[in-house]
Amino acid sequence: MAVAGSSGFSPTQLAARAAYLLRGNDLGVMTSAAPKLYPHMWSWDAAFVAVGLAPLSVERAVVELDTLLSAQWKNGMIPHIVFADGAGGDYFPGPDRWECALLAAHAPQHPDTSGIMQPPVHVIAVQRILEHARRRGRSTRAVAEEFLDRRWADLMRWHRWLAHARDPGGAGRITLYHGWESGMDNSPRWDSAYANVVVGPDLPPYRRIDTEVVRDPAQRPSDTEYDRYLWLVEQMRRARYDDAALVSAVSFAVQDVFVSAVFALACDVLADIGEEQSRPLADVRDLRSWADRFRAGVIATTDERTGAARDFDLRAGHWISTKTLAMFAPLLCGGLPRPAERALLRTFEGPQFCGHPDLRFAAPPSTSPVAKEFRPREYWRGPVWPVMTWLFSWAFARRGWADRSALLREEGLRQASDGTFAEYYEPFSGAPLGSMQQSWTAAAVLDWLG
Ligand code: 9WN
Repeated sequence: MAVAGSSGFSPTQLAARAAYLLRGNDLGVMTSAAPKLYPHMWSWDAAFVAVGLAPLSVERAVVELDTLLSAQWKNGMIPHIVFADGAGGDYFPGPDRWECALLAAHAPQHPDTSGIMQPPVHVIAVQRILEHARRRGRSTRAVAEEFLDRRWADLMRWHRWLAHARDPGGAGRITLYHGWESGMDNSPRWDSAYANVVVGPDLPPYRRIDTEVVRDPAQRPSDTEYDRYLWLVEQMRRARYDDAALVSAVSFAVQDVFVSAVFALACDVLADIGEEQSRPLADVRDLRSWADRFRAGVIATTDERTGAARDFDLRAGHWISTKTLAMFAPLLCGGLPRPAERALLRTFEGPQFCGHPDLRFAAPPSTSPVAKEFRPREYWRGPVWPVMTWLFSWAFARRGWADRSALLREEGLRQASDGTFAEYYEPFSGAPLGSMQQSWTAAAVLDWLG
C-alpha cells in the first residue's frame, strides 16, 4: 500500500491496515498482544483490543472478552496473561514458571494463566461494545445484551475482588505486588520500591526472550530489573498466590494511584451500564460506593496546589512523587477542587508534558522530558504509548472536555499515521519503538476512526 505523502497513511488506509493487523494477530478466540514479543492474551490489552474490534464486529469483540473472562480465577481476579494453547512464538515467564494451575487454589486448570492482575479497564470495552451494538441491527444488539447477562456477575466479582482483596485496609487505593500489575513495568514510579527488593540466591535460573525479539536492549527493562521481576514471581509462587498471604509475603507492595483512578472510573462506568440495563440495585449501589471510596483515595494523595497525585510505597512507608502519567490520575476519575484541577491540566498540556517544545506530537510521554529519570527510548521511562493517549482522550471526553479529547485524538492519529502500530514512540523524533504491529495501538486507531 502506498504511503500518502509525508504525512503518512490517509485515515481510510490507516483504518484498513489496523483492521488487517488485528485480523493477523487473531489466534481464533483471542488476539495476541503483539505477534512476536507478546504471543498471548494480556488482560488490559484484551480490553483495548475489544474497543478496537467493536466497530469492526461487535460479535468478535464479545468473543475477546468472553475468552478473557473464561480465565477468571475463582476469587474474582482476572489474570494479567491468558496463555494461548499451542500458539506460535514464545514468552517468558510462561506457564511453567508461573505454575498457577498447580499452586494456586483459585486458578483455573485450563487455560494457563499468570498469577497477577492488570489495570481494570475492561468495562470501558463493555460500554463501547454496547454503544456500537445500539447502532446495529437487532441480532447484534442481542449478542451484546446476552454477553452482559452472561458476564454481569463475573464483572461484579472482578470489581468486588479489587475493592476487597486489593484494598484490605479500605484506603481507597489498589495495592500492587508487582510492577507488571501497573501495566507500566519499569516506570520510575517503582524505582525506589524495586531498590528494596533483594533477590534471593535461590532465584531459579532463567533466560530472557524479550531481548531476543527487541534487539536493542536499551528499549527494554534491564537484567537487574528482570531479576527483581522474577524474584517477586518466586515469592508469590511460594505464597501459592494466596490473597491474604501476599499482604506480607512479597517484598514489593505499592498503592498505585493510576490503577486506583482507573478503578474508580470503571466502577462508575459499570454502575452506569447497570442502571441502563436494569441490573440489581444492590450491585449498582456497591459500584457507586467503590467509585466514591477510590476517588477519595486518589484525591487524598494529591498536592493541594498542583493537583498532582502520588503512589504510596507500603513496604517503605513513604509517598512516591514522580513526573509520570501517574500524577494525572485525578484527571481520569475527577474529584479535585477546581483550582487544583486547572493547575493539573496546565501541567498536562504545558512544557513538562504534551506542550514540551521538542515533542514531535502533542501526546503525553510516559515520563516527563524534564524529569531526571527521563529516557526517550526506554520503555515506560519516556516514550509515548499511543494506547495511553487513547485512554486520556476517552476519559477527557467522558469528563466533558470535548476539545481536549479531540486534540489528543488528532495528535494520536498523526503519530499513528506512520502505519507501524508501534508499541511506543520516541517523543522527539517520533521513531517507532518496541514491538511493531502491537494490537492495542491498532485498536486505538480503529476506535478513533470508527
Ligand atoms: C509484562 C503486553 C504487555 C502490556 C504491558 C507492557 C508489557 C509485559 C512485558 O507488555 O508488559 O506484562 O513483557 O514487558 O508493559 O503494559 O500489557 O502488551
